[in-house]
Amino acid sequence: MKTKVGIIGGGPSGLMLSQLLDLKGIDNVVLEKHTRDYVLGRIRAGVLEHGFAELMREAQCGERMDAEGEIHEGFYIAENNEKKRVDLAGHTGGNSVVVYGQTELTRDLYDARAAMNGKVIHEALDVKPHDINTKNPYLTYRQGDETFRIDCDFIIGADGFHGVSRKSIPKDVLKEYEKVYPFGWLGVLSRTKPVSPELIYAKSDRGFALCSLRSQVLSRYYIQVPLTDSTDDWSDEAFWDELKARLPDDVAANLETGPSIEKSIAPLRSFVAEPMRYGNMFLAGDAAHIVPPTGARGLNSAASDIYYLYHGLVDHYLKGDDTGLDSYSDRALARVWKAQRFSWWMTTLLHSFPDAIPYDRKLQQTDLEYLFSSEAAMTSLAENYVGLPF
Ligand code: RFL
Ligand code: PHB
Repeated sequence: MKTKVGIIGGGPSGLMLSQLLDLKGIDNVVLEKHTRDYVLGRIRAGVLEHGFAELMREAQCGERMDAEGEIHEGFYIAENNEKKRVDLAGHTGGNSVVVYGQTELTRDLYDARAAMNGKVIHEALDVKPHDINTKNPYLTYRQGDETFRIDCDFIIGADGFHGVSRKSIPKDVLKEYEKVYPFGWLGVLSRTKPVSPELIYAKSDRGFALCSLRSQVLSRYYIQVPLTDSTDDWSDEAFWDELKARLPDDVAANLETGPSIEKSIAPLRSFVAEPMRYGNMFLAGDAAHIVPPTGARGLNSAASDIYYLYHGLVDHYLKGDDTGLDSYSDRALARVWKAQRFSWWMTTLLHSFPDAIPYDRKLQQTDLEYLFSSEAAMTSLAENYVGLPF
C-alpha cells in the first residue's frame, strides 16, 4: 500500500491529525495496535482547553462536544477545610475550558473517520517504522500471519508513551528528560451526581484529591496514593471514605457515593523527548512528552503538536513550503516545556511528598498563600490552565 502520511497510533493525536489531513485531501493511514473498544475503554482526560476545542471544530468533530460538553469558567482549590475559587474567565479576558471526556472525543473522531471512509487499521501488530532517515520511509505491520508494508512520505509517531516510534530514533540523537513522582492517582468513575459543578483540586494533610466530572450524572474522582498500592487495596467504600477525609467538611457532607464503574491507578511522571523530528518521522502527543495530570495539560499539549504538524504538512503538500515542518520540533518543544513547568508546579503545590522536610512544607504553604493574595500569580495560573496560545 502507498500513502502520503503513515500515522502510528489511533489515540486522540493520531485520529485528529488523520481527520484534519483527510479534510484537506491529504491521503493518510492510521495503524492502531488495539481494537476500537479497547481504546475507548481507557478513561483519561476530562478538561479541554479552548485551542483543543477549536481544533475539534476544524476537524468537523465538534458538534457533540459543543452540545454536551460543559463550559467551565473557574475551578476551586481547597486546603483542609476551606475552598477558594480560581476565576479563569476573570483572569484571562473571558477564556474558559470545556469539560468533555477523552473517551467521547475519541469516539467522535472514530465516527468522523468512519464517515469519511478514513483508513484506520485496528489490531495492527508489530508496527515498525523503516528508513525514517531517508526520503522513502515505510511502515510494516502484521495481522494474523500476514505482514503488510505501507510506503509513505512521512511517518507520524502518535503511539503514546509506550509506543514504538520514539524507540526507533537512535540513542545518540534522542535526549530524554524524566522526572518520576513518588505517588500515583487512584481514579474512580461513578454514576453519581458530581459533588460540585466546578472541579475541586484539594490539598490536604492526607494527600491530594480531585473532584471532576464527565456530565451531571457521571463523576470522576481521584486521590493521591503510594506507588506501591494497587486497585485491589481499595474497595469502593475505602475510596469514598478517604476521598471524604481529604475534602472540606461541607463538600464531604454533600458527596454522593455509589459503585465504581471504573477504577485505575496512574503513576505520575514528567517526560520530554527531544528532538520531536528525526528524518521524516515526527513525534506527537504522549509519544514525545508526558505530564502529571494535575494541570490537565496532557491531551492539550498533544493538540498543539497536531496543530503545528497539520499546518506544516498542509503547507508542504499544498504550497510546497517546508518551513512549518522544519521548525516543528523547536516550536512544539517550546510550548511543551511550558506545559511541563506548569504541570510540575501544580503537582508540587498540591501533593504530599513523602520525603518533604518541614522547610519544603513551609514553601508549599507560602506558594499557596501567595497565589490567593496576588492578582499576578492568579493570572499566571489562569492563563496556563486555559492554555497558552499555539
Ligand atoms: P494515547 O492516548 O496514549 O494514544 C496512543 C495510541 O497508540 C496506540 N499504540 C500503538 N499503535 C500501533 N503500534 C504500536 N506499537 C502502538 N503503541 C501504542 C495505543 O494503543 C493508543 O491507542 O496518546 P495520544 O493520542 O498522544 O493522547 C494523549 C492523551 O491520551 C493524554 O495526554 C491524556 O490522556 C493525559 N491526561 C489529561 N490530559 C488533558 O489534557 N486533560 C486532562 O484532564 C487529563 N487527565 C490524563 C488525565 C491522563 C491520565 N492518565 C491515565 C495517564 C487523567 C489521567 C488519569
Ligand atoms: C479528569 O476529569 O479526568 C481530570 C480533570 C482535571 C485534571 C485531571 C483529570 O487535572
